[in-house]
This record gives sequence, structure tokens and C-alpha cells, in this order.
Amino acid sequence: MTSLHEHMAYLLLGSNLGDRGALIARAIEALEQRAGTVVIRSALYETAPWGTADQPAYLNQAVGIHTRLSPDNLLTVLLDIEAVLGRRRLKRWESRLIDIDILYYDQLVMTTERLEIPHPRLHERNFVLHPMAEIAPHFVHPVLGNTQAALLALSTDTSEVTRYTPSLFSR
Ligand code: A4P
Ligand code: MG
Repeated sequence: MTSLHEHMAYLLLGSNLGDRGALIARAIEALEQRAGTVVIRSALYETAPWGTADQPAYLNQAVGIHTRLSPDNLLTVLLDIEAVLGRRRLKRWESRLIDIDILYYDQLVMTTERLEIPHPRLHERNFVLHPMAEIAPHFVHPVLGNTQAALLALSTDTSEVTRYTPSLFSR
């Protein structure tokens, strides 16, 4: 289940429905309680929907955590946090209010039916590369061999990503 050693995992949080900033904040609190210690977090970014145009804008945030959970157990915890937050808020919506993806887990490369690490599409997505280049510019992608800063510089994604400043009232 859990290992003796701590691992470094990078996660991406995203929300495009409901009170996006509050959902991401609550997901990070849940991560602290159930997955490990959040050791670094990016700014919040407001990002154009990638893949489908007719969706509201996302907020995305990347975090680095120290965890003793295996990748598989970490995923189980993330899916449960998604379910708890989604269910509690707006159960009538079909879309998920909160998405938590595993981007990296140490320098691990794995593919199972349930889990692919590194996340297979991360290098094509400015909404991942901007926050990752902010918090871990020198971290090397274990398959592509590029740093996060280099992946961002090489990205051909044209979708818009801007730093998001929540209003003082919603902090
Ligand atoms: N899974 C496999 N690998 C992983 C991983 N590394 N991390 C499996 C997390 N999960 C992983 O996930 C479906 C299953 O993927 C999980 O149960 C797990 O077994 P999901 O999050 O329910 O699927 P999804 O998100 O609907 O589909 P997909 O194709 O994974 O979508 P993405 O890639 O997650 O993209 N635009 C902006 N601007 N910001 C966003 O955050 N997100 C998406 C979703 C699309 N466009 C976006 C954003
Ligand atoms: Mg996901």
C-alpha cells in the first residue's frame, strides 16, 4: 500500500464549473489530508478550454506533493476526492467540477489500463506547461528528455493561458 520512502508527484488540478477557485482550494486541502504534503504550488491560471471550444474557461493549478502512496493508490485517492467534491456541490451536472491528473511521479514511466505516467498529452497543453514551468522549470520529462521550461518553449499550442487573480472578496 504505502512505501517507506517519499515520492515526488506533480499533479494538475482543473475546474470549469461552479466556484472554480474554491473547488481547487478544497481539493488541495483534501490532498494535504489524504495524499501527502503539498510542497509547491503554482499560481492559478485561467485557461481556454483545450480540445472542445464550447466550454467555459478553466482554472488550472499545478502542485508538487511528497507522498508515500503508490501511483495506483494515489490515483484512487484523487478519484475519490473528485467524487466527494463533485457530488457535494452540483450533482445534477454531468461534467466534473474538479479534475486532478497525475502529471509525473518521480522519474517513473508506466502504462497500465488505469494509469499512464507521465500524463500522455501534457506536452501538448499550455494549460499544463505554464504552471509546471513556473514551479519546476528544470524538472526533466522522463520520456521526452526536456525540461518543463523547454517543453513550454517548444509548445505549438496556441490556446490562451493567463495568470488569474481572484477578487479580494473570494479569497
Ligand atoms: N488515467 C490515466 N492516466 C492518468 C493520469 N496520469 N492521471 C485514467 C489521472 N488519471 C489518469 O480520467 C479518466 C481516467 O484516466 C481515470 O479514471 C484514470 O483511470 P478523467 O479525468 O475522468 O477523464 P477525462 O479528463 O474526461 O478525459 P481525458 O482524455 O483524460 O481528458 P484530460 O486529458 O484529463 O483532459 N482544458 C483546459 N484549459 N484545462 C483543463 O484542465 N482538461 C481537460 C480534460 C480537457 N480540456 C482542458 C482541461
Ligand atoms: Mg483526469
